[in-house]
Amino acid sequence: MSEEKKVEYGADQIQILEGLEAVRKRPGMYIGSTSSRGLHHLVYEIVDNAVDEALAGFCSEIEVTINPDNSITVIDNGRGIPVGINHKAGIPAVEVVFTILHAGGKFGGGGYKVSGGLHGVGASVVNALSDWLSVEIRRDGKLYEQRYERGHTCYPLKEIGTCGPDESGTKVTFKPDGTIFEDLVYDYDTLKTRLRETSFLTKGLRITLIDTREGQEQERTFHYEGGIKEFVQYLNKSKEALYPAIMYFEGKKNNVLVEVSMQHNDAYNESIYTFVNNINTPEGGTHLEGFRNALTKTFNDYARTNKLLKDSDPNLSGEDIREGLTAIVSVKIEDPQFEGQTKQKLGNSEARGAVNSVVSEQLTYFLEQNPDVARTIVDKSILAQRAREAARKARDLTRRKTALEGTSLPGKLADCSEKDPSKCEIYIVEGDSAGGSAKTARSRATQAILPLRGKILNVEKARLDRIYDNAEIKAMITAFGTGIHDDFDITKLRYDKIIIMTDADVDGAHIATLMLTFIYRFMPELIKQGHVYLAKPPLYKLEKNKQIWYAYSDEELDGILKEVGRDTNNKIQRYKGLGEMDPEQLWETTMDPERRILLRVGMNEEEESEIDLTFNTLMGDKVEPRREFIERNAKFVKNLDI
Ligand code: 28G
Repeated sequence: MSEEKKVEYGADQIQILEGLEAVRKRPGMYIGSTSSRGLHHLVYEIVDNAVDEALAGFCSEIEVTINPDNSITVIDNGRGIPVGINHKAGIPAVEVVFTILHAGGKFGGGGYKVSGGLHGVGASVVNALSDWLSVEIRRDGKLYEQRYERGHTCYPLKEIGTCGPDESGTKVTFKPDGTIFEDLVYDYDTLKTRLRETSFLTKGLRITLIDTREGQEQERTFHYEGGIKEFVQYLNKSKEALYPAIMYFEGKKNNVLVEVSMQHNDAYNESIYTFVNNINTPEGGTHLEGFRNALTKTFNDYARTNKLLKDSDPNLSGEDIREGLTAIVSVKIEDPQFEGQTKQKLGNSEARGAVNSVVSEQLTYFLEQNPDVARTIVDKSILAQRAREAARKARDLTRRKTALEGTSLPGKLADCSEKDPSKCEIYIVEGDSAGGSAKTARSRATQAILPLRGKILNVEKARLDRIYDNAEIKAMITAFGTGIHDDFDITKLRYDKIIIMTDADVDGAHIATLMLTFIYRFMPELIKQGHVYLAKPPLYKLEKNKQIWYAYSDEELDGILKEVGRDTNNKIQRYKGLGEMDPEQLWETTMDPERRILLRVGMNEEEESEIDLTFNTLMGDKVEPRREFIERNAKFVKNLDI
């Protein structure tokens, strides 16, 4: 921008520009990070503004387009951002929205400010972090346009044409700044997942995502008239529901808008997702507390009134009632307060009471109207209560046993001789025969081998008492040394690396996933702290003139063949399983720390709830989603070493 124009805009504008410079200096403070996550965050910020317009009741459609140059266009059919001069700033309202930090937050007229989250700071931040941004507004029969570069206004708002008398809306196109972001390529699936969620949370809103990049043209529209009720249906789609009804409760109390949807499935874990102003709150907070309290009290009251619990029976615990529950709790609130270390926990106390009272009232009514459903849930809760009691006894028993006998390691474990855990690793090996080869091949000092027989128990589908009784699982627990759940103690970990070694095929991937599921559910710290790895056995062996190469992927084999020449002297072996390798080959390719490939299983706190969804999808009953996952399971496995 030229000096001349700056003067034209006056002193206010200079201050404004300083404001956005702050964003460019410390982008992380405003959008969390400048990684791919931050890049995608820019889209959510702009879309959230359009969603606000939908929540205010004026917008029914949003279209998001990934352009060939990885710029993004968002279009809504709302009222169009106002173009009149804002008297305080002396510039059009739209220019205020895009050039003043924190502007455009709470809309007048009782709308909800969606951007209440950690980084919900809006359009001006996106503008500041974009190479360029242009906005088009259709309003009052006219078409307006303005452009900015790195947050600086290029020219005053222009009237560039007309539009239909009933036409209105906003169109924003921006190109993220390559000097700020580490990665400029948008991921269609990441945007798709988030926009699907946004659409579930705003019932009736139609959101379309379009990818126009060459060779990857695709589009998808999300539109859920049922809102979060359809969200629960979606989450339960790979499970067996316990009853057909999906409950839906809605109401407004103390200026808090409450929406809850829920249904039980025949699994044993609870999946409750909570949102405040459409923002995920993975750490819960007052809205979750209100929901849980209402659930526990209402079901106990119902069970007592209807004599499903005898006077002498103890109350059902909340955990018992929530076994197998999938639920969405969504509140909209004027001034959300976020607490906790990562500011992802709702603190407003009025939300507790509001959710409690809406759910108590409407759930009581629902149970009276649907005695079959009520009975099914109470029966399942009573079973859960008994299983929990049995599990507690079993656990007490095993605790006492180890206290008496000291820790006795599982018989099948071939332990290493080194006593310093930081130097030790344990290979969990599928099958006895591969286990045998691994025992022969290993470096005895630092590598322990635990062979497991066949498929291990799917902990997503078994009750605790059965899990504690399972031989393979007991063996892993005692070998690791840490204990589980409340007893978990990372300082007792006996190996620095826990390496899962299975065949390089779909079955092997499935078994690895079962083991990962167990570790994730029972000792998540091991994953969080990076102790869990997948071994990567080779897919091919190529022999030529007494020389041997191993290839870990089809591409690698191709590369090797290009180098050595494709001719009849090549002997190519496709490994179907670990069992086909002799101990020496197993050592060279998969166990030798100098030559092997390990994949570290990773998870960061923010991704946790997403992974939870993944595990549910994976471990549910229906086959299709599972296959899809296994093929893409690289998602939470990061390539590592060594
Ligand atoms: C397409 C991409 C993103 C938006 C609106 C509509 C209004 C608005 C947006 O107003 C500014 C500040 C206080 C009044 C509000 C239109 C009232 C009447 C709006 C969007 C103006 C915020 N008419 N649509 N902002 N207020 N869509 N889509 O950003 O004074 S932002």
